[in-house]
Amino acid sequence: MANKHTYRFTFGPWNISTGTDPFGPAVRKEVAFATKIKEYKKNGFDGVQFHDDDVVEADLDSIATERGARKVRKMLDNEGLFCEIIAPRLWEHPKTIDGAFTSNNASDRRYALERSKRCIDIGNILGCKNVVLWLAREGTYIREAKDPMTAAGRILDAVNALLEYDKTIRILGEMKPNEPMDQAYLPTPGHFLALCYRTIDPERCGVLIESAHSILAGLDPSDDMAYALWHKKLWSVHLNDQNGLKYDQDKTFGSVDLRRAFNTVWVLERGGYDGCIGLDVKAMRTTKPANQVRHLVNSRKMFLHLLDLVRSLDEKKVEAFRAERDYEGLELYILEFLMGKAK
Ligand code: XLS
Ligand code: MG
Repeated sequence: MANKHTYRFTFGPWNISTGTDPFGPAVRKEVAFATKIKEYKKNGFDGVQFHDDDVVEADLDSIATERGARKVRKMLDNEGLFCEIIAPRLWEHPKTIDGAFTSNNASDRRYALERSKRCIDIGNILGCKNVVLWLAREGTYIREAKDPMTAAGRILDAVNALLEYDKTIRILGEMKPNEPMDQAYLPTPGHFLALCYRTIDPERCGVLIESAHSILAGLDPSDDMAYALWHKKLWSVHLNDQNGLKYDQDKTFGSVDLRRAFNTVWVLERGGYDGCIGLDVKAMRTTKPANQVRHLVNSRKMFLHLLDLVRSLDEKKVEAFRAERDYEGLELYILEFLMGKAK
């Protein structure tokens, strides 16, 4: 029986951006979250992804933090939205200059841990149990800056401390091989999956996989996702696209490589992925304000088009080509299928 799973779609407010890049200032006005939140339901999105300081400013005291989080919770409830993930932003604060959990400075490591615990508190107010750790600055500009074994141990200690702090949350590692660091620790989902099994509670540790991050590591996103699904630890995704090994482009899903995107959707479907379809996409700097959510709408549309294709694929034909070891035939079948020309 064909899979009839209904996917829920989410994105973070940072996906509606001002268009700044390292070589030029904003080209679109900053949009307040109260305005951004109106773009969700009307464009077919069900949930919101947050950094801690998308909800409330970092480093507020606990009373102000709780007040701010409850205000956002009310906004979500009023819009009929839910919070899918929450991530401590451990890469902008002065106390995370040399990394967060792996900083060479003990007081900075303490700051990172306290901020992550506060992020969990914010998540609880928003009704969110998925804590995403994008280990942005856990890495080095020069290899000799840190000891990689100590670094891995410090990441494990931090994950364990968070699992201990709140026994109801689960941790999702979002891995990326570089940027902003020259070389990141735990650069791929496979690395974090290995760490999951060394934590105090492996059942509560998994991954969020981003298309572009797998591509930047020279890997295929659908293989990374399949491996995490095989571990039953793929709990969220950031679908987007990437045109080669360069800065993280967060391009519209399917916009560079349609076959790669097709294989991504096919593996999520085959693998029984029941998480949300999260997007992490940027509008082009040339995009006018009136079109500044189109990349989100297009990415969701591309997912649904590819889902229709996946659900109409003749898998018996695929199996027959495999049984014959006729991969030339299979490749043409897939290509013609993608072009709507398969017989
Ligand atoms: C950056 C990451 C980031 C996280 C959320 O490359 O993908 O967007 O997903 O902070
Ligand atoms: Mg991302």
